[in-house]
Amino acid sequence: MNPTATHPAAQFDIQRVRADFPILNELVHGKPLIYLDNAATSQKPNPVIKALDEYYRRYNSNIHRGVHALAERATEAYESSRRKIARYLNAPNQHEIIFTRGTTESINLVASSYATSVLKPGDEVLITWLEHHSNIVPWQIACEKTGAVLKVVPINERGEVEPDQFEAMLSERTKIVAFAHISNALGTINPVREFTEMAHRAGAVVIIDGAQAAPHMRVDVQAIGCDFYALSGHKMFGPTGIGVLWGRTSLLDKMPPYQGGGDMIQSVTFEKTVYNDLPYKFEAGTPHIAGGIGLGAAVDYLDALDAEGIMAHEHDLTRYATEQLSQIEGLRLIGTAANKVSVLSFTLEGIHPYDMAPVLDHEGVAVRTGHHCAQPVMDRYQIPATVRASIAFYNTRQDIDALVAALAKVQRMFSGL
Ligand code: 7TS
Repeated sequence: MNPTATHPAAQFDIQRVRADFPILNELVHGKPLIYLDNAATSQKPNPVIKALDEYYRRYNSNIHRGVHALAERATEAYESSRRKIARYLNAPNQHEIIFTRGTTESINLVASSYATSVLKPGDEVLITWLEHHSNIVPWQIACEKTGAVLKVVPINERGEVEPDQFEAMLSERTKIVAFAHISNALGTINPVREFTEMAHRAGAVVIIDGAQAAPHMRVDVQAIGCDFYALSGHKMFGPTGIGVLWGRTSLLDKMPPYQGGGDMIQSVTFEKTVYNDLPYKFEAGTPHIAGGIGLGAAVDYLDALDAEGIMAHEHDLTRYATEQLSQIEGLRLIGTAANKVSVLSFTLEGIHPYDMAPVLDHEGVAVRTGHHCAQPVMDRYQIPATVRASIAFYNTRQDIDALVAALAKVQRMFSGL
């Protein structure tokens, strides 16, 4: 995707896209909603809402078991979502798409099943300083259980993981390398292909936390070359409570189950249980059927959009927002990587982020305030929290202007004017 092509942003029909998202017409405290909290969760377009509604209204049924019309229809819709997602991620095989609750569960699955079965005392797991807690804590737990050691690649002042520092921390002791495709707190895009190649040269297995990438770009797991890729449906315009773990068949086949229960077995006796084939071996219990179907609808929706136009539009908004925010006196942008997406984290001199949030909310501006589940990132910059405006393709320059105006109001209030 090339954001520098000749004005593709002009071809991206923002008003038509906005019309697909009914929530964008809501009023908040009597003001139009300015939704800039997309990194936390994105809004849902009509086709996703319709898919959920239709499932519950017309064919709600459990899957993979009932031999009746509704069960067959639900099973087919759920499995067709799996096929769509496999195609969307360019996964070699649809049985490599494991439905989970989201990125957090996907990473926990790998940390619990894969990591604890391969790690030995003295082995190393390598992560980076910009990870979300979901890509830190599961590895700490796995290391505690196995005696392996967690290593962390630092970030520079701009919030980038430098490739030579990354490579320098790899060794024959490194067995697993886990890093974000895109940082949720800083917006930094990691060079995932390069990092994957480096990790593979050291003989490690690579898992990528793609929670923040899937909403902004087309992800091709084969082009990246990683071994596992985790994502959340709710950040890519799909429902909450559903996500994906993609993994290589050769690894998934060897991994022990993550949870035991229904659907993940072929036969059960008290003496011995035979586990089911992929992907069901990792999908114990009744899944989030509506969620899976809704995520398929989200993928269809994204597939039909002009990906180049979206990239260019978001690139334009990021540049515009960076320019506008930089002009505010006392504003410090946290995360200024050369290669970043539309996440703008910042502090305002003399005003605690938690004091800003209610004023912004009152103006209808929804942003996230806090450590963004990335406390080590906050520690790196010696700040307790930031305000984070995170942009999706349905945002506009007017949304940025509203944020800037609301921040001016914050400053006026706190300077006593
Ligand atoms: N990894 C990254 C990079 C994330 O941004 C998040 C969620 C997760 C993992 C966990 O995803 P979940 O869907 O399993 O919860 N990030 C955020 C955020 O930035 N604000 O709220 C949730």
